[in-house]
Amino acid sequence: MSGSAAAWHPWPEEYAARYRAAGWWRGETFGSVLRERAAAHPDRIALVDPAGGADGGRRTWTYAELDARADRMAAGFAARGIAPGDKVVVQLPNTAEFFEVVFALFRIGALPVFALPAHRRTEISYFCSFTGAAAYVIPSVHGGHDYRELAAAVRAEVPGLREVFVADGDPGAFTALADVPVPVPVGALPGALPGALHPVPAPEDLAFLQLSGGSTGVPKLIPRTHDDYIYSLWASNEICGVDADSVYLVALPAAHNFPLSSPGSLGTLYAGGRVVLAPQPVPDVAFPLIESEGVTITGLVPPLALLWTEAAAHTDRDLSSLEVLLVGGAKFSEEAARRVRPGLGCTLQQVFGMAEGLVNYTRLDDPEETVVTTQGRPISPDDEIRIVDDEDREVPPGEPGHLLTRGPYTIRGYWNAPEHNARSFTSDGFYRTGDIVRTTPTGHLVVEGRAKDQINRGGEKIAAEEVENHILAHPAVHDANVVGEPDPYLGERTCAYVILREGAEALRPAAVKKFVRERGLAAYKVPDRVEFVSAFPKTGVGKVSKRDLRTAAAPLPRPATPALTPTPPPQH
Ligand code: OOB
Repeated sequence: MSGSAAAWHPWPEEYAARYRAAGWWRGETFGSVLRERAAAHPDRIALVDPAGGADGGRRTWTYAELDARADRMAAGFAARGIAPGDKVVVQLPNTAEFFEVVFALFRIGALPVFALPAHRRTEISYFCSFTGAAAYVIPSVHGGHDYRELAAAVRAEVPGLREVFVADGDPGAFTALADVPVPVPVGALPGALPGALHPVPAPEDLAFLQLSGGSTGVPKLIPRTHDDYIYSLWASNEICGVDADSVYLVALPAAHNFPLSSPGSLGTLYAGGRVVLAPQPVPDVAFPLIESEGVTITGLVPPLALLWTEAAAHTDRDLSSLEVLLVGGAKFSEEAARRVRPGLGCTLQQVFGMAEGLVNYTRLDDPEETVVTTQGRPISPDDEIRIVDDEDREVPPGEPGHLLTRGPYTIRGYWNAPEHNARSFTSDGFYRTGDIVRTTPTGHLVVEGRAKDQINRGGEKIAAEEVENHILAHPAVHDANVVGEPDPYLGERTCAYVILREGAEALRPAAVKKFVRERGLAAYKVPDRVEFVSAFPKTGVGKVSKRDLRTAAAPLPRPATPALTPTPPPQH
């Protein structure tokens, strides 16, 4: 049941054997871990959903409840024909149902495909068609957006999508998630039902498909196994001090790799701790939750970390339970990093991670200078790091270069993408991260820049080519280039440089943005700025020089909208 060999690249047996022998891969699955935790401490609270109750109030699920719910949901999914290996696109906000659904899918060996609430028709249709998804799980309305309309549009484009499940409210034309669960004896799944509904997923099987930020026309999918992902969880727990007494606040969108696994919600559940779900990452929502739930640890992207640090000076909420703030997803400036401890009264850990695998953390006992000036060092002694020049030759120690990596939780290939894989991985299995880094004498990494054609908009990744393709679809557009330019709040925002067709009627920037949005693209990918030009700067060999375009950037009069938040930013 390891999935089609052609679709993904398992670790070569020699490496798998090494990672097992080293004790990194423990032979566990998500289904078995939850079962064990529920047996060990059934009455401990696993999840707090502050607005998930029937009356809109606080709802909690114990480990036993989450386990039993996952069983019933798994049996219900199976009864509706969702089989091991099937893909299910999950686009849920930070609610308890997210965990009920994904653990149910883990248990039957179906693979969640983790979409973000901000994704729209173009992205979701692509995920559904590319993976041949059997089902799609949505909220009814969230952040002012009606996901049932989105699902109807997706279904019209992807007829193979058999089922749409709506997690709350009126399901409209679709199936209410609440109608899916079927009663099963407690502890019956996986595999032990009379006549075994389905085989038990194996630790080396794929657990889910995560999304890559990407630098290509369409996003790539990242196949992660139970073994490799669970290793990144427990090892992150050790590094970040997460244990059964920890209370982790999911402030960023739950499906993103950072709040999911660094150490995130899944790490916390692995440790037997408590996960609190913030419907929004803003201080007005998060601070009262920190106070009332006794939150000890959370993770934020740099713009939110800045916002929290500033807001902490004016709050009358008691934030003293907060011990650790993880900041990552984009470069956290040294100046901002220095303000965290005095502002929020907690320890900062920088995280430089990627959904493809490798995660680096500054350590809790690192000197303050290391914490504020580096992006951490790898989780594992078996994480292999190479820093190379453009010709793949190792650079001298301390010099910046391209970061390549291989290890026990870094994928060996994207899912079903042979051409990309040839470019993104070396022949000996190193992943080309697209990041430019240098190492310090202590083995910490400092992120110096990026070689990939991607904009990092406050942690939200935008592939320039994807947006360019959408702009190029406009009949008045002759050519387009999308680049990142500095933004004081987001770090980077997007600017589209557009050449109009000869004789085409003049366009306003707003019309280009509207056109992109109406093509069904997530709002964070709509360019922050559109500039019309008559030609692009060229390099010596006549290629468009994105570097020169970037330096041509004009200052933005107002800070742009934060990106990696559960609600899409307002329409421009
Ligand atoms: C996290 O994962 P992704 O897959 O959304 O993005 C990965 C990319 C990295 O290759 C790098 O370009 C950038 O995001 N990045 C950082 C960074 N953390 C991520 N660049 C500079 N400094 C940092 N601290 O973003 C992610 C996954 C797990 C944990 C944390 C972040």
